[in-house]
Amino acid sequence: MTDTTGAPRTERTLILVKPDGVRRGVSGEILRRVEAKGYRLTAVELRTADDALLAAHYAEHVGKPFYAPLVEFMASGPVLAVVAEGERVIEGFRSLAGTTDPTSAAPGTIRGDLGRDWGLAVQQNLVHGSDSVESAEREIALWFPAL
Ligand code: DAT
Ligand code: MG
Repeated sequence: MTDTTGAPRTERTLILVKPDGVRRGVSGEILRRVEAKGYRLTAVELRTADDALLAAHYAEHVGKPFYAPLVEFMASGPVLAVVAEGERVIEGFRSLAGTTDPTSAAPGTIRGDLGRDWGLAVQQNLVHGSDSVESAEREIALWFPAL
């Protein structure tokens, strides 16, 4: 897609390889898929998130039954935080990731190929991807304030 001047309209998105993905050693495979699709990695950092960062990141889910287990899971080990860039990367990465429930996520997607239900209170579904331009800018500012 192009803007009114004909220049490509690139976007940025925040991708997280969640603690289950890092623990299982599939972060390289996940980044491989992002790069193979043709997106550019602009920042990559392995870090363990604290409660304040996770509360801000998941503010939209406060009050839902899975909120507490979600934050506990996300703080349970390091995550690989990534900013990726490209035309329609927000939509494109959500498509690569597959739907939220890894059991029913389509084969060919990250969650469909690499994930499944482990019988736990929260879906351990390997990745997060921003769901809109507004979320992406908000989340990138939280995880990579220097960008
Ligand atoms: P997504 O990660 O596909 O954008 P989301 O933003 O609705 O999904 O939810 C954030 C995370 O919370 C999701 O990746 C896993 C967990 N989650 C969502 N819905 C859930 C549910 N019904 N039961 C358990 N965990 C859930
Ligand atoms: Mg979401």
